[in-house]
Amino acid sequence: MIFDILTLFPGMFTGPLTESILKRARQAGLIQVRLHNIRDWATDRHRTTDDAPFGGGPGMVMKPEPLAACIRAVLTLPPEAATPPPVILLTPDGEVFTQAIAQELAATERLLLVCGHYEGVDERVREALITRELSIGDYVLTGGELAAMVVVDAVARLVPGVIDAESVAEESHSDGLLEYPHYTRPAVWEGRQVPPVLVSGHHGEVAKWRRRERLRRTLLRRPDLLERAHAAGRLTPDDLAWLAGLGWAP
Ligand code: 6GU
Repeated sequence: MIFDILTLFPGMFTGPLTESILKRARQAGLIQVRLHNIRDWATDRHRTTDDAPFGGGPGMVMKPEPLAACIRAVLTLPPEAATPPPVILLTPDGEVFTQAIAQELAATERLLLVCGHYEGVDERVREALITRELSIGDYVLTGGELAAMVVVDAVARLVPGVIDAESVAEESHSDGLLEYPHYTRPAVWEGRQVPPVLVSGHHGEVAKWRRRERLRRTLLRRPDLLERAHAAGRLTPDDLAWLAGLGWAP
């Protein structure tokens, strides 16, 4: 899978791409990340990429010409595909990025990620060239770079081979519930015991305990996710009986 990242600050990506799982995925050729400096497409002497907003007001706006030229140039890069890749703008007023969107994006061959900056991007570029807009949550960042890294990370780990398939299947959010608590050795740490069922060797009992702990945790921390799981028919009669015992009624 290819990620084309369009940014004014390509240096911001060095750390995340050169450590840990993303580093290994790139070395293995499972993902390719290509950084494109929007400033390289500015044509004036000062290579200007921003300007004051029409109508006045604070802050600066990303100029349309360099950004559009950069997007168009990147769209012409190989590999050629039957359908053009999504052109995604990272912006605080976008659709909130979720695991479901990560899964959707992981099914594409190639993504363009456009990092917004200053007060925003000239609206006409959005209309003309952007196909989707994503935000990573309800708070404001200094630019789209960290958000683009979040998207690359969440999508890359869903690319087959990047991480263990079992981990992807089991993790929080993939089926709409939070994860069960995890423990490793020692069995007693600072007087705290590991739940005995986990060292019992009864695989069926372990699975049942983990399911119940996922439900308990989701109820306590994210009741909104529990409502959604129920509406989607992902809760079994056993689940509902256990939740009823915890005081939850759909
Ligand atoms: Cl995508 N960009 C910025 N600047 N702030 C954000 C964001 C994106 N997502 C959440 N906050």
